[in-house]
Amino acid sequence: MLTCRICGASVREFVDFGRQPLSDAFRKPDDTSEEYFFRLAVGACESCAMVQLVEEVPRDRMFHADYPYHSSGSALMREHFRRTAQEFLETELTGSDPFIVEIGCNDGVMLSAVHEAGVRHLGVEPSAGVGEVARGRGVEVLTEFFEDSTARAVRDEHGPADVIFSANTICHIPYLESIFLGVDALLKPGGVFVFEDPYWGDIVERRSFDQIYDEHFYFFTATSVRAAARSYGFDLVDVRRLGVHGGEVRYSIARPEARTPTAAVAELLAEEEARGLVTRETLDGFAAGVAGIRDDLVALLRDLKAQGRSVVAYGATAKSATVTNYCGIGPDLAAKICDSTPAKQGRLAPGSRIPVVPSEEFAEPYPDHALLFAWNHAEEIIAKEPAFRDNGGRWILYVPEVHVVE
Ligand code: JHZ
Ligand code: SAH
Ligand code: ZN
Repeated sequence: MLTCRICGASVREFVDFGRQPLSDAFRKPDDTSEEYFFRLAVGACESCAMVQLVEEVPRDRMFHADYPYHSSGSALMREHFRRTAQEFLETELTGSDPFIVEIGCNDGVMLSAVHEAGVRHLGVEPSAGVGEVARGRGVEVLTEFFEDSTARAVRDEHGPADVIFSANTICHIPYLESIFLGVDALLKPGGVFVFEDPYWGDIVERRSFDQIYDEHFYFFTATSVRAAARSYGFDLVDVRRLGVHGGEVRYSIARPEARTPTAAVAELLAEEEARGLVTRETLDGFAAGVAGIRDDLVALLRDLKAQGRSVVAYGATAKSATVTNYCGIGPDLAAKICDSTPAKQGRLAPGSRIPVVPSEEFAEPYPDHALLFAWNHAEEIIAKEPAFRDNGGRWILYVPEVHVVE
């Protein structure tokens, strides 16, 4: 029996993507080592409603010195985190000598603005390469995984925090109990723990199955986050839906005696109940929708190939590992993946072994079609590549359904 990582009750598996590689393990072409695979499948807890992977990948296989994702690679995300920092500076960090800790600060996309404001901060970031980039921007970084013991060490050295923030990281951490124990040790009595991650409600609505990969262990809802927070002595005191990364929610967690939940919490809980986000019908419907997208996408790519049309992909996203490996898309169906990240260029995408090339090679020559793996940055990327369309090129998207952008 599968059991819930949060509450120990039984988990019902509802979708299986089969053997999958590590989504951010871009390989050097001369690497002959055996590639790591695991079974990527998702279930939902029948008690606390937490949606979770059924198999866990050891954390240091995913997050290490060579971790290639750099958060500052998108103008949209730079702006999003600049605003986030600004908001904290104006609301939570106004007392005397305030202190903010970020779990998973990556290249300092958020904390660099806090540093520039001269406010005390610390990023806890286990991936040394991206952490070094953050240090280059003046950000204080501790190269460790955040957990209970790290949190206590931070408190001993720096004192308690007014804010603990985390974006696109808490859903990557299976051991949430240790995280909450750490938050309890590090957070001031009236402080707030704020995190934002992909929202299960948006994944269901957009059928964005490619949000499911090794690093994304949990798929949160307000219902499941509140249950988890309460079981660790905290409460969910605010929620805000965000448009980034295909739809996320920012959750604010605090001690029950310190803050009163906003109306937004009750509203989102009620909406989730009405939508039935983890009912059998919804989950099985999601799995069926995903299989349909796979069939349609493979049919389209095979058809284009038969017609002699050229297809390349754009955006060597972590998400794309699920798409290529689940659909069986290799270099025969998408010749290369164009990407602006130096750490991914010149490498082969995990599993599929599709070569990743610099974005400049998109034009050498422009293909007939481009499969947009970074669909969450569609606006930014399509605006950046006007000549592709002017040359008759067409973008292909696959959520919520396979379609060619006319
Ligand atoms: P993007 C990663 O997911 C992994 P990914 C992680 N698990 C997570 O949760 C999110 O980030 C936060 C490139 N690009 O943001 C850069 C261009 O080439 O969708 C990136 O490689 N040109 C931590 O990898 C990729 O696309 C551009 O103009 O799915 C985008 O990756 C832009 C804007 C991006 O995250
Ligand atoms: N906050 C950034 C980075 C997201 S990438 C953004 O939203 O764009 C996820 C980051 O979390 C990676 O840099 C990874 O190294 C880090 N990470 C993974 N597990 C962690 C843990 N237990 N504690 C702290 N950081 C962690
Ligand atoms: Zn549970």
